Amino acid sequence: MTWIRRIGPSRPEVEPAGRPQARGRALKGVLPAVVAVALGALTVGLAPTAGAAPVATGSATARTAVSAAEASTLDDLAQAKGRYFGSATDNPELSDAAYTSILGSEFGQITPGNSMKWDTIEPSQGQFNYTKGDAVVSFAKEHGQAVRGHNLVWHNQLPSWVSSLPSSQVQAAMENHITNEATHYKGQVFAWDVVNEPFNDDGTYRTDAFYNAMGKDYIADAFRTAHAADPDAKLYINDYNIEGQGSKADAMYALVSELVADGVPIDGVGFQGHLAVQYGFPYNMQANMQRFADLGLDVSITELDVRMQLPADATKVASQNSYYKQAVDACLGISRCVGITIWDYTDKYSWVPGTFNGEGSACPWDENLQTKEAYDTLYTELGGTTDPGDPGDPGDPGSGALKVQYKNADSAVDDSAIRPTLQLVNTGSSTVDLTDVTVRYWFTADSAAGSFGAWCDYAAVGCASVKPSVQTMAGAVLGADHYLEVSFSSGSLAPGSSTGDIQLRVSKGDWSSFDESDDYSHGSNTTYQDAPEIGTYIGGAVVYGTEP
Ligand code: G2I
Repeated sequence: MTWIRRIGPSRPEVEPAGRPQARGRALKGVLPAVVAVALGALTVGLAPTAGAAPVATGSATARTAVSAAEASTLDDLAQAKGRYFGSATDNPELSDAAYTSILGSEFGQITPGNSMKWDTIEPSQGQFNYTKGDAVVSFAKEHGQAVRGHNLVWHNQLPSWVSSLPSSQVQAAMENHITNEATHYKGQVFAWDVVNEPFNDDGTYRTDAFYNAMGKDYIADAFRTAHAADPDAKLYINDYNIEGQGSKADAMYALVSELVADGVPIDGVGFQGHLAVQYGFPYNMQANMQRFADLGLDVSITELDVRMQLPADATKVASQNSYYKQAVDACLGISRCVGITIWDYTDKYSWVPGTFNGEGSACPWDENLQTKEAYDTLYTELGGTTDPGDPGDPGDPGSGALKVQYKNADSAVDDSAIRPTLQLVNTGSSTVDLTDVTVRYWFTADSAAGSFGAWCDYAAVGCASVKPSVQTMAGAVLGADHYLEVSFSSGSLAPGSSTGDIQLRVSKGDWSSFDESDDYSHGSNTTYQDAPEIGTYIGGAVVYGTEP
């Protein structure tokens, strides 16, 4: 078991006044799970990992495990699964009271977005200024949060004096910077991004001042120097575009394997996770992260956000939800994944619009600090349950851009075919691309069938574009062990319009009978009714209906 230090007291016992309620649990009135914590240093049990176990000194108290049922914040939910959930923040934002009330209560970990970088800490050689970094640490202390130190060595936000040094002086300057900063924050940050973004996108090394002076050995030297200054801190290498398998991830894997083999004191790999809906979700993210964990290292998602080209529409939002969901799933699927940090929680302070022209809406909270669907997705995916009937919840009838209506064209509930007739209705204000849509009709197979057939018998949009198939559920639940899944190979649905009838049929390979009467999605109505027992998804995220 590895421990990270959470500094200072726990989060406040009551929600700060005026805090915008997170959608999806506004009606619950559940306060954050309160943990009795002594003032001062605190240890927090996190993901089961091997390796060094830095334990805070002083009146250290282990944080009581929070169950998902008690949980009311993203961090509570993550803690119930042995992880933390954090956010980046920055000094100018700390004077925004509405912002800090959420920052201080929803997250168990914070990362300074800028204030521990070289240009802030050592703008002139030998002149160290910790004021801004200290302000973030003191916010964390007040709110019982752990701090990821970001970062010690990076080609960017590097003052020009470093790049202007003669090569022969760069190593000493780097070691001096690391030693000073890691010593200053010893005991106050649980982890350091020691080296940030060492690679170009093609997997070659960035030729920055450090590489030019020392070759790639600067990396091992930086880790050894940081470890000497703060032996208890978890030392990470951190980069973007290494989330999925590819040449840059392979380059990182080769480097990290070598560092481990050489006994360099590296504890973890940070996958930044700056995703964009227009570029697709990283390929095999979980498997890719797992191979780093298999080297005996911690892994974490350190800077997650999911941007899109503006304006947002239902399809992009559905993709964004799906990406947040998949990123959480990737981390939860890896025992050595210790936590997830989003790169600020609100669009109000996101770095995206300032960097990518015309892009934005990347965060789970909007510019007005109201939660978005992405928040609901994170909340649900971390194991939280939402209130039925609370508008905006995933699975809440009518909350999405689409709904499905159902009628039963099959009076026999005990013959060899299930014959649902469906239509999709666009209830939103933007056109939905049907190729992003899937529909699930859940049923029980009732006897071992081996195989199934699924057919489109008629569709107003043409059966040529309707693709039915039968899928087996990973585990049987009440009323369902299989589902008929319908996807579309073409077509779109304008706001307010409907697909019209889609007549479907399922049979077993052995043509044995079903008993449909107990099937989760079955209904007896012969005219169309809204069907929340049938799931509708855009980009893999639920937009309508409740899964069994
Ligand atoms: O670029 C997103 C992140 C990629 N990974 C490393 C992170 O450290 C990086 O964070 C961002 C900050 O969120 C931005 O806030 O790093 C940027 C610089 O590369 C930061 O932007 C800079 C602006 O470019 C400056 O003009 C500004 O003075 O923030 C500075 C402080 O507000």
